[in-house]
Amino acid sequence: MVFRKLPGVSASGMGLRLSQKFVFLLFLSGLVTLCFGALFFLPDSVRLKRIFLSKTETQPVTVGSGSENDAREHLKRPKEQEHPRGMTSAKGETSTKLKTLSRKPSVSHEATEERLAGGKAQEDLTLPRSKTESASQKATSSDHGGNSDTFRYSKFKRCLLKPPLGRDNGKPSDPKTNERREKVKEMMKFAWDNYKRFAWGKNELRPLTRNGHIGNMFGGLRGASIIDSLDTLYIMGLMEEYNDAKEWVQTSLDLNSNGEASLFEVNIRYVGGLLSAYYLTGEELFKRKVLELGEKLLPAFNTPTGIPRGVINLGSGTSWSWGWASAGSSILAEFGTLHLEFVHLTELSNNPIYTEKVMNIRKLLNKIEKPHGLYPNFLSPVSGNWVQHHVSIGGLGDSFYEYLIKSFLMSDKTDDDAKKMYYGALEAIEANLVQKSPGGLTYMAEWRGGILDHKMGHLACFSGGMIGIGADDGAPEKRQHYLDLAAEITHTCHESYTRSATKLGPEAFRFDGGGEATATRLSDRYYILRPEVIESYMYMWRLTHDPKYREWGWEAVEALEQHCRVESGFSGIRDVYTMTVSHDNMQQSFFLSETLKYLYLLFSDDDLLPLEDWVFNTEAHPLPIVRKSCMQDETQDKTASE
Ligand code: DMJ
Repeated sequence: MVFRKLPGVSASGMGLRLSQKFVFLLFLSGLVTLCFGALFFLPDSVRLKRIFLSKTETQPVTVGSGSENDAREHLKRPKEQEHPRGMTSAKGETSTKLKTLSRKPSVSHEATEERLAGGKAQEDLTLPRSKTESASQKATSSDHGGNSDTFRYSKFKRCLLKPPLGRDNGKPSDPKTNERREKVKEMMKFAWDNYKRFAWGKNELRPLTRNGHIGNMFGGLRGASIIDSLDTLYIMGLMEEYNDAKEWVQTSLDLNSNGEASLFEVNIRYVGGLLSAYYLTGEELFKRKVLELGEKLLPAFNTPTGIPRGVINLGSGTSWSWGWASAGSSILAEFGTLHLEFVHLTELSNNPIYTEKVMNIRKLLNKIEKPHGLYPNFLSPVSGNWVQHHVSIGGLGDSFYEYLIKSFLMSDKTDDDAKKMYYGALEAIEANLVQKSPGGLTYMAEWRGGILDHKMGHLACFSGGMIGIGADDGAPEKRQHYLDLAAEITHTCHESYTRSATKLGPEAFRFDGGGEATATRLSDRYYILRPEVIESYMYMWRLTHDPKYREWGWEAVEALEQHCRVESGFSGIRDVYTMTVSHDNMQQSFFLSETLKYLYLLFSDDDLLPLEDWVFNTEAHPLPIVRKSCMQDETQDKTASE
């Protein structure tokens, strides 16, 4: 290429005089500043803006990933929680809200379930509940998000093998166990009552400052604790509380938010919570809401590969990757934890699009080459290639594996791809990550491009339960092996609890530097009311009926009561190794949806949400097994419509 020489100015600029250079540079820098500044005035949807401004620049969003992002924010900003104005306004708002809320007649699920338990009466299950729907509710109801009329609730109920709440709501015959179950119910009521009193409609309760927390994970959606609690309240028979929660969904759950949300968090908590509430109660309200919300999530999949990005603006539909995720990548635990909910969105809407979206993710993951058969945590939604070789069964990876085996189970064991991928992944995990400590503890290390990090996160402790529920469907000769592995991992996680002063487990524990199953770093010593260890106790109890799991669960109840219960709710703690605890002032919504639900199930009979009919999503919201052949059965259809 030829450059025409301007008089006195060489193409390279080398011939400029000093003053000319200065003026030129001044002009240039002014131009750059102007262009960059203009970016801020562009709407969010303009691609150029997203390229130049990372998420953190466009809006302060909690840093985190699929499974690590849920709870750190408040730990980082202890000052904010002491804001006295926030406290007053939250209180004021609560009391007005409470006054204006008119209570609907409570419905006791005992009565309903009694009818269900008898063979015949499943048909009219929804009757007493639909009577609770007011005329105004009916008048305002509209069908968003697909042709949902085709889903027949009564037919779905007929396809279940057992009544969802068991014969006596899962009440155990042994008085001591029942007493423990009642205690857990009391904890739920206490947590709920305080949330209702001080943080109603906000996402979470700050129990020390007695106000609400909104955070920035849900894109302007509110009431995360309410949505997360619906099914727990219902199965515990806390019907007055359940009815309040339902009323709030009816009158105040506003899905027309324009905020920027974590696709993963909205999916597991809101979509999962509303789906479960619908399947358990048959209330059309929940179906309408979840289909409306489901539609808003679809634009997140508009990427070159169909792998969704982590953050979505619920109003405009624009999405982008977390600012901290390397090279604009998507997170395995986020895009790999949509399958269960999206399959049910298709079931309810009769719109295949949801299943197509998640099957596309599945296909890509199945096809792509995997280092040593392992799935790294970061993938580019543009090229469809792995971005880094960090593998973890804890944060960033965890629920992807969980959703593989649960997809298989939820498909009534017909989803063979999910099955193959799960057992393939487990084999690779066993070959590369599972370790035995000198003291004989089995643990899952993390893998960084072939180098092992001998650390296990609290989040990874869900894997005891996962390996347990998958034990039956692998190679028959491996059944016992998987049950043993599940028991060993659960034992290790229990050790991480028993080796602390408070008998609660740290966020992460290590197996190097002299210690075993203990946190060595100060920053890993916190406990934020997480459920994963208790979740594994619950599954292992159901699978083995070894009484030790109930004992371990009870130890956790006692520790929660002693160290996390405060005057106005439950709070996480900053250091599990010291008895003079410092509270983090946050009652996580997953404490209500997961920790307390798993404890309640642990002390209940197995016929409360039987595993033959239900799988729990990663936020512990029960979703029914999809029995395609039963649902399509003409005879059943005829009977149901009669
Ligand atoms: C929950 O929101 C879910 O269990 C998620 O998969 C992991 N993190 C929290 C609980 O710790």
